[in-house]
Amino acid sequence: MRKFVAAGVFLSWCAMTVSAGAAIIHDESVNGDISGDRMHPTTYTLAPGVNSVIATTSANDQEYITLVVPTGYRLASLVLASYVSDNGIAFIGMQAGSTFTEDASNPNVANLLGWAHFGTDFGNIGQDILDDMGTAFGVIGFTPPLPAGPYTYWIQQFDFDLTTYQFDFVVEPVPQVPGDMNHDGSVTAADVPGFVQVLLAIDTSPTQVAAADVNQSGTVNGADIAPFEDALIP
Ligand SMILES: [Ca+2]
Ligand SMILES: [Ca+2]
Ligand SMILES: [Ca+2]
Repeated sequence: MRKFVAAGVFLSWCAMTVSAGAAIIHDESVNGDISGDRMHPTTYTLAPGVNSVIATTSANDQEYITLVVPTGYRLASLVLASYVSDNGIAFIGMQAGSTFTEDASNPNVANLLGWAHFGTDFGNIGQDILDDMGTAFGVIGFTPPLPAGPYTYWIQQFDFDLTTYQFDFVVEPVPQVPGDMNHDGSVTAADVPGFVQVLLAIDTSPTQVAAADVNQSGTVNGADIAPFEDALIP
């Protein structure tokens, strides 16, 4: 029986490592404690697919981690994959940027982009909590998905009970909008220089040529200018 379980674990491990897009980016039992210094968080750039963070927190063990959503991608969801603790409630807060400005002893919620409670008491194990964070009480707020850029998370169990959790950060490509040269999901003035670069054949990378081919003709030429201007959000 044990052999079968081991084989199953091994196979699922193979499946996870073979399929690009599922990786544990930080496991405290392997990579050490996540930074407790909000001005110098542990930092990673997220990869397309599932990025897992596994850590243990308790009172006096704040976790500050900066996760960068790369250009051309967006954070689609944040799933609480597991939660083990004698205390059923832990906290996650988040700000845009690469530091966390709020002190744990006296945080101003109005400066947070979002926050959520998570754990067995909230019944959100296995669930996406990103949308809950964006509508939490008192926050700046947001609607998922989150666009490219750095985001810093403060994760903590306020009680002394050791709390081990796994969060899965799920990153997906921003769908290509014709004319969206900087891949942020919309066509604005910021896309004009990139469009001109392709039009003048200075930029010939296939991704950018595809983005600039606004009339979907297969090539980029003068015929794309009028539809690009139509697509521009003033
Ligand atoms: Ca920790
Ligand atoms: Ca754009
Ligand atoms: Ca074209």
